[in-house]
Amino acid sequence: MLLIKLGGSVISDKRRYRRFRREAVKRIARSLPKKELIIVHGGGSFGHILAKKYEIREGFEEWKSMGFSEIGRDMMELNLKILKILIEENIPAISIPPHAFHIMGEEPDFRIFEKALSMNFVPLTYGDIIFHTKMGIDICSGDYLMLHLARKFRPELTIFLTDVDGIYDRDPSRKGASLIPLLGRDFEPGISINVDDVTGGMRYKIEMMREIARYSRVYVLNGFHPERMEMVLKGEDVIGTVVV
Ligand code: IP8
Repeated sequence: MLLIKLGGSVISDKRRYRRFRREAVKRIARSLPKKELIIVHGGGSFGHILAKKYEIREGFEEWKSMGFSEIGRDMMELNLKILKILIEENIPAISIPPHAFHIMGEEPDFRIFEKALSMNFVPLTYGDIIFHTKMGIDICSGDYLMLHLARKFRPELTIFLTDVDGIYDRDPSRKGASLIPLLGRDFEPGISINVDDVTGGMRYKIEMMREIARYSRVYVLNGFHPERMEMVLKGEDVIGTVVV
């Protein structure tokens, strides 16, 4: 099985509210293998901009209700755009919104995923607004779902598609940043990257990836070069980061 995350920075322009990157998603969809697959996507500018504005991660307060609903709507719209593209590419994807199957603070129940996979459907889920046992509301990141899905389904390969070539030793937009081909246990990111992400940016992602690496081979690749994903699937050497 392949578990894949389409990062928010690949599928949207993160600086512009709800700006979708249709061509990039199309190219990725065309490169997906015809094998057992679970797809997760991030929020990008459909999720993070309003999640920050409405301080969703700080828990429920009355004034946040409309913001919470709006983010839920925006994420469903983003998800539908991706779902449509997958179906155009003949991928039998089934959308599974986290807010409708999971409450944060409880163990995720993946029975719908199991059922879908048993009939060769491709579960498609995403970082989402979510109810929380204690906080009332929260944001469930796609990376959190990736970890729990990896634990449950033990994919042989897990791929994170981002807008750069892999993981860098510092913010990749900084001078002198270099790509880390093999990210070992001792790596400590120097500077916090993607500080605008309400779900914790690079540091949190690396934590999740390391944990996933206990169950699966983990690659971080550039989503604007989906041919690299095909190369990994063929076992070829590729520009990117392998997380161990
Ligand atoms: O981009 C966050 O998911 P992520 C989703 O995978 C929202 O961290 C709604 C901000």
